Amino acid sequence: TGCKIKPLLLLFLSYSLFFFFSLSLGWEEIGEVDEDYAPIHTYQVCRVLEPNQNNWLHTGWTQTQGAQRVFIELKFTLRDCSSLPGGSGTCKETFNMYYYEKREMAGEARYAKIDTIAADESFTELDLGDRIMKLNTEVRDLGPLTRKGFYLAFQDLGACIALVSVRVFYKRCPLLVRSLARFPDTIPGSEASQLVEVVGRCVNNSLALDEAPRMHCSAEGEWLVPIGKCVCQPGFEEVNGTCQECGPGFYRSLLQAGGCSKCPPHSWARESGARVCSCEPAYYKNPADPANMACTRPPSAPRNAISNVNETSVFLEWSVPVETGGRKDVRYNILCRRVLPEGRGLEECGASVRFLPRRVGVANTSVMVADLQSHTNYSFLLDAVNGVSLMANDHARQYVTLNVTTNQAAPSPVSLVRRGASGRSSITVSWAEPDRPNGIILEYETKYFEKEQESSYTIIKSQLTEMVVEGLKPSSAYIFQVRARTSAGYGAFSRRFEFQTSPSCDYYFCITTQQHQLYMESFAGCCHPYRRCGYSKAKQDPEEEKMHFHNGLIKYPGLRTYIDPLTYEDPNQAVHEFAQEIDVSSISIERIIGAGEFGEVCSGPLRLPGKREFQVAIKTLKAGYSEQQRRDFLWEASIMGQFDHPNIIHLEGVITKSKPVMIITEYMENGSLDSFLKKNDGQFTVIQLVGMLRGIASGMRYLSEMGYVHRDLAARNILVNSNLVCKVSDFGLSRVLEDDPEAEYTTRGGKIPIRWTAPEAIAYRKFTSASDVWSYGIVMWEVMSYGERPYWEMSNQDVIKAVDESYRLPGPMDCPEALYLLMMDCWQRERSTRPKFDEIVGVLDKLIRNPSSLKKLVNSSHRSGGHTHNNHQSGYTGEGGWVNWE
Ligand code: ACK
Repeated sequence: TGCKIKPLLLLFLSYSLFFFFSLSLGWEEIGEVDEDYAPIHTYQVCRVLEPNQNNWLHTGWTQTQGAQRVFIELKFTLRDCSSLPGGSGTCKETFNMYYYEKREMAGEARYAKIDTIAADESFTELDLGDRIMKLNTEVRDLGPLTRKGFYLAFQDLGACIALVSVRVFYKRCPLLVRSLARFPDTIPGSEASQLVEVVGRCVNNSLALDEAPRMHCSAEGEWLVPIGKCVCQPGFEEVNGTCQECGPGFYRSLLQAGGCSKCPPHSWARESGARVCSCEPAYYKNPADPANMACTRPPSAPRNAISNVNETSVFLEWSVPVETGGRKDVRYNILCRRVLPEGRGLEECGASVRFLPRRVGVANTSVMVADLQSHTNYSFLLDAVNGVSLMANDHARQYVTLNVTTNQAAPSPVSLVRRGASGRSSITVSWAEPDRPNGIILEYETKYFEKEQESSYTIIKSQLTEMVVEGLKPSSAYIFQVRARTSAGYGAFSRRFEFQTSPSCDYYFCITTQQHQLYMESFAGCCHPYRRCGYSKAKQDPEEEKMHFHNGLIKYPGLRTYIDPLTYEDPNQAVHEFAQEIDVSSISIERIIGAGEFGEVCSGPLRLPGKREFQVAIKTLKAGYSEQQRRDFLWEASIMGQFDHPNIIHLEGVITKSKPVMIITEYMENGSLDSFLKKNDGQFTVIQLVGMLRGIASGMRYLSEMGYVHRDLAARNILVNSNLVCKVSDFGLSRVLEDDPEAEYTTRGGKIPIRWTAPEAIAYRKFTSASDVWSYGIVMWEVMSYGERPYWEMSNQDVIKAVDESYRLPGPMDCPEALYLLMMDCWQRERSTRPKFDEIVGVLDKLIRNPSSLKKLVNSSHRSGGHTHNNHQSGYTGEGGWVNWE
């Protein structure tokens, strides 16, 4: 038919499989040459006119070369049956293609059919005449193939075919280098839709970035879906799919795209393959600096530094350094040092000094240094630093020094106001000295007002850091603020602290204003449940009681009254009425602090259920006591237990159910006032001393209002706590005096502390609150002379005589006149003209509020000629040295 078999074509992605036709039954092999005289073969069959054709053409064994899927491309011509002369009864226009996978041939029956092949175009006689060859190309795929090879066969059932070429091939994904990863030549899978995943290998000097690179080989021999990639190692760069070393002077630092870079300024790389460049001498790199950043230097010192002092604050300001070292992260550090006096060098400022915004790493060119000490020299070192300062030697850093002297300043605010004991009408507040007193604190001002009633407030001045605020309403909230004053003026008030007074009902009485009248009436002759029968105060002055009730009830509708333990038939009952029994396991005795009349006085912690442990004083009753001694010992507790005042020693309770019997009271760190003053001779300011006196007077006012006469008021019977708060202690009746070594038997019997006692009490045992006022005058004198013994070494008889002759103690050394006048008032012969404790508190408050009134000291003519508080020799210099009151 003139058809030619063309040489097999080799496509890029396909690999041809070679075979030979080995067997042809009914097919003819036609050998020809093409235009170029190259031999070509065609296999033809054309038995269209003969019925029952079954002509087979077999290929030889064809190796798959590992392919699981092969393609068969057929080129052939096919004669149009209808164009055949003489009819086409048996003529066919298709042929069949088969395959067989086993090596040994086993006859056509074992072949599997691939497909029936029809021609797209068939030729006719006319075409032949015109020498037109209508060549058909058909491709079929075959798979999955499981063996090493296969046979193909073509079956003709009566067509006119010329098979010009049969090309068998498979496809492969060819070796590929992509993203620096090498993917090997890969045979696709057996299924048409299958993707074969292939892991690539990074080319030399490259590394996988994140994950191993992968690609997928499709059945069509195409690489699809790339995942991951490789990058050149640091010191290498990518050139045409390979990694090449960076040349000298260049570097590449990171596992990322991009080529080698030139070393940044002030750095170099002598060798090739550099990952980093080294800094030139005196240049540095911060580890956080990017690789492409130049090497840099520490900055030079700040310029034009100036200081501006405002009281105890200093504002420091400067300009940026000339040399920032090539960096933008210049910061400033300030070193604050206090210049110690007398050339003792410098001391770093403590944590109390504040730097605004901060001390180190200041980004601005100014800083405020606050809370310095007043009137103090400081030296500030100002240092500029940047991100490479730490890498440079210390001597490369340059400082600027600023010397500054602070000014006078008011004290800083009191930071914390605490509540101490609170009663129905009083609250004790205490506070710590301001953090920065900026001088000697002259006084404190306590401002208080009832909550939400700020328009009406009260200010009390005090010298101490504790104060009892009285005259408050029960069950009411009060706001307190405290401020300190130095010679530089007042500091700011503390923030507001809210404290509450106790409810108006108490253990003894609960009477409201409406009930007042009723109470007055009932009092006249009725029994009160707690009073046993009637109001009996066997050894108290009836006048005093009256005054007390009259005044007290008018002032304090809910006033409590002292009840004489003698009104109890059983003294034990009195103790337990007024004193709480404490379990002995709650107390531990740690130290002996002194000796009392009945036994040792000890101290130790008290742990009451639900309360924080606190220190207490423990008076013990020594072993072998008589019943009378036990009663006398506990007597004091029965009295003390009735009092609740910040200036009266507070009873915690008693231990009577075990031995030794104990009385537990609050612990007073500074012990008794007389020895405390002697120990601290000349150490207190007048205001502090007046503050102590005020406390004692306030305690005595309370006792007098309760109808209690102390009889032994003296500095030795006052205790002092760590806040310098003075509290009256040592209670009892005549027994107190028995205990007092100062007490002396008078001609009328009974022991009396002559030097402290009013003449009428010495003469005819007329003990009243007015005689307590006399004693208070003596205590004032003791306090102002730092524990001097009243009347020095004079005998009691001489004292009685001198006093009787109207001579009075002279004003102590450096004693403010106003105080001496108050003492003298207390020593009025006529007891009714002596001031009441209430008035004494008022006078002292006024003096504290107006400290200038204390400036005027006692006129020297009032003072004993030879006496000073340092010189304890007798001040009794005969009449001339004494003050004659009348
Ligand atoms: O002067 P002083 O140290 O204080 O010595 C006496 C001693 O015990 C005998 O009375 C001291 N003292 C008494 N009561 C207390 C107390 N509540 N707190 C501290 N010390 C106390 C007193």
